Amino acid sequence: MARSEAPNESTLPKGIMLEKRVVKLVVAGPVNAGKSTLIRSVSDVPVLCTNEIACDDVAELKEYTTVAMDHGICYQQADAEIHLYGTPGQRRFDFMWEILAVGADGIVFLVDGSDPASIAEVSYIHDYFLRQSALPFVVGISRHDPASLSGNRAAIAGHLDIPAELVFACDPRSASESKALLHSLYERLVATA
Ligand SMILES: Nc1nc2c(ncn2[C@@H]2O[C@H](COP(=O)(O)OP(=O)(O)O)[C@@H](O)[C@H]2O)c(=O)[nH]1
Ligand SMILES: [Mg+2]
Repeated sequence: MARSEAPNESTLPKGIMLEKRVVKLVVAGPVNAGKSTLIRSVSDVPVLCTNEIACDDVAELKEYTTVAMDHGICYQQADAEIHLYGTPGQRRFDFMWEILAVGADGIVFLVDGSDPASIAEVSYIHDYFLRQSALPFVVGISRHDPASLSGNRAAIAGHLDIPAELVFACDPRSASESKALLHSLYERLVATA
C-alpha cells in the first residue's frame, strides 16, 4: 500500500497532517453487475468513467457500458483512502483487467444474483484475476434474493468454491451497503498485511 496525505485534517493543529494509506481496489465482474454504480455510490470525488453506447449483446442489458475503466476515491476509512478501479465487464476488454490489476491490494467481485449468465461469468472472472495473483477479495451479490436457488450467498460461495463469509448481499445503488462491502474487504487487507 502506498501512502498519501489525508485531504481533510481540520481537527488537527495547523501544519500537522496524518499519513493515510492509499489502498487500490479493483471492482470486477460481469456486465450489468453494478460495478460502475457501486463506484458512483461510494466515491467522494467526481467519478471518471468511460462509457460508450453498448452494441452487441450488451445492448440488450443496458444503453451504455464501461469500455476502459471507472475511477473513484472513497475516504470512509480514518486511516486509508480507497482508490477504486472499475473494470469493463466484457471479455473482449480483458487486457484492461490486467492493466487495472497492477499494484492492486484487493478485489471486489460483483455478480448479478438474478441472472444465471452473470453467475456463470463471475466464475470465469474470479479465476482470471486470482490466477494472476492471490489477492484478498470479497464478492458482492447485486439484485440479491435470498430465496433464489442459484443467486443466494451460499449458492454463489459454492459456485466459486470459496467460504460463504466472503460473500455479501450488496445493492450497489446503496452507499451504505457498498461502503459496508468495501469495509469488509479493507478489514481483510489489514488482517493479512
Ligand atoms: N434493482 C437493482 N438494480 C441494480 C442493482 N445493481 C445494479 N443495478 C442497476 O443495474 C444497471 C447496470 O449497472 P452498472 O453499474 O452500469 O453495471 P456494470 O456493467 O457492472 O458497471 C444500473 O441501472 C444499476 O442501477 C441492484 O442490486 N438492484
Ligand atoms: Mg460499468
